[in-house]
Amino acid sequence: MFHRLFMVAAALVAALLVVPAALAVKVHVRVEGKERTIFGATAPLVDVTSPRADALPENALDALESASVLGEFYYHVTPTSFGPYIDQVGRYPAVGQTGWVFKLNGVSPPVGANEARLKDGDTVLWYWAQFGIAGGPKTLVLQRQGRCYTVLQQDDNGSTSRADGAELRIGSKRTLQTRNGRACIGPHKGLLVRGTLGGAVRSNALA
Ligand code: B12
Repeated sequence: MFHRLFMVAAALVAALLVVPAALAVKVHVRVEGKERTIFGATAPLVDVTSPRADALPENALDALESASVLGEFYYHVTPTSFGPYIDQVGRYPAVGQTGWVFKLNGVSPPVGANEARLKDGDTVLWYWAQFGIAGGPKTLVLQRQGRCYTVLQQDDNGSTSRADGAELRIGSKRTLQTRNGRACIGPHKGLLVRGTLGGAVRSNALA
């Protein structure tokens, strides 16, 4: 009897020791659709847990799954020779020269989402993209210094520059042209500010 109790206790301790490997990572997640934001305009921190029993490190596909649970949006994965491919998020499927791509910390990884591993504090951006001769769209990043905002643009390699010609959107009604990607605005209580530029993926939102 004592032996059996000891074995049960030992199994419980072993199980508890395994748990840390399955703990979630906390990453910023945003999903930008064709015409609107599908999830997390402010790129909130999301707990991402690997759903697999082997507790492999969490990846960019897990981040999409976690966001889809929190935001109750649809996405679809197709198995391909390269691995799992996300061929639809929200309303729009990948068709022709358009599709769904992701960036990890501003860079487009050259691997499938299931292979892009995450660590605490990472930023995952999924977005609808239209590809042309020049490649995919740049993604915008909004920064704030006091009452001034700077809109930056990033290419697939994460190379960053000022988004010349960008506009600031303050709430849903007001827009303001930036100069070399920068503009300062007065009080705008309760309204979020975003950067937009034709052909680029809208920025994160900031207060
Ligand atoms: C066109 C293309 C795309 C288009 C697909 C458009 C569409 N209508 O579906 C878009 C721009 C959306 C795309 C996205 C991505 N792509 Co791509 N893509 C290609 C490209 C140039 C041609 C594929 C093709 O059309 N083949 C012809 C058709 C007839 O064959 P197919 O098997 O049906 O092709 C489908 C799959 O390849 C799938 N697909 C496309 N890219 C990827 C990437 C991965 C990881 C998977 C699993 C499937 C997949 O979409 C194709 C069309 O439906 C290849 C390079 C190449 N020359 O193969 C890269 C390529 C396949 N892509 C690649 C990558 C890395 C990606 C992304 C992961 C980039 C990112 N950081 O987001 C994403 C996928 C994310 C996701 N949604 O899961 C890599 C894969 C590397 C690897 N070993 O895993 C390749 C090889 C380019 C490279 N050299 O880096 N891609």
